[in-house]
Amino acid sequence: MGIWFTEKQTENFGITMKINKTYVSEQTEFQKLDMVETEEFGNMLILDGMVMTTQKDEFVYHEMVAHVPLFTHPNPKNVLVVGGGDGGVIREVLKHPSVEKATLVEIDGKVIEYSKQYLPEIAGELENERVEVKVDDGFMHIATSENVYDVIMVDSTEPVGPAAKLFEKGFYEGISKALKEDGIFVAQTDNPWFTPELITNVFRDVSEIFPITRLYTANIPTYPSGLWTFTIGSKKHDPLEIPAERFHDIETKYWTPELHNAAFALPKFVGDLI
Ligand code: AG3
Repeated sequence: MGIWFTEKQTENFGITMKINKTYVSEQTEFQKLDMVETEEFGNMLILDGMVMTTQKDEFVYHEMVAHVPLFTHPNPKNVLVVGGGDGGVIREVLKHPSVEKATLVEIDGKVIEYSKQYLPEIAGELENERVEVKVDDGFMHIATSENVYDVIMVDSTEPVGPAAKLFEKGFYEGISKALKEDGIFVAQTDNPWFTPELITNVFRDVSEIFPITRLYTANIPTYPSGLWTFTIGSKKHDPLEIPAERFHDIETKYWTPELHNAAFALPKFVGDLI
């Protein structure tokens, strides 16, 4: 008994969690936002009915979005996070001492506000002096930036609602322009069980723009199918050819130098998508 939340991940399949408390349930300017306490995964942010992050498993996604491209670049100084208003990617970015400035462009200020309140260990570093937070449209920010960033991370929601245009080829062209000549970007690209075409399409679009395109995975239990993918587009540096000495010590719970390389070893049916 009690209250249970279900994300219907497809028409016929979902994930269900017991909810102890609902802190917030409101329609923002952009989306439906729920912040709840779950019994199994701690506090959880839900946008438009989809699980975005939980206190228990957030580290996997945030570490893998941040550290893979940041270690691939020899000297990342200026970093942009598109979306990611919960602050988890920013927290990981700041673990790299070479990063002088990290800009977060999140379209929905409410995500930032409630994350600070209910997910403090995820959002806490948004106050860091190396971070600039802009409540703005990431698509427009990219369209108006040229040759400025070393690394760009796209921490979006799913390709429905406000994030739909963040999965289009024109957006990746903009990213390429916004990056410096040896820049790298990464985007979360959903899962191979329920959205295989998305992985195929994004990989094709990115590889038409970037000379080096790679797909890697991580295990995230609260996301659809648990097997999550990330697509990297890079102008010069290959994430599979990192000199061992580039991996400096950082505190992590998922990422390791060995896992960095292993994450690119794809199950056959996933590799067949690209
Ligand atoms: N952004 C990607 C979440 C996608 C989850 N999809 C779903 N539940 N259907 C996560 C934001 C974390 N900073």
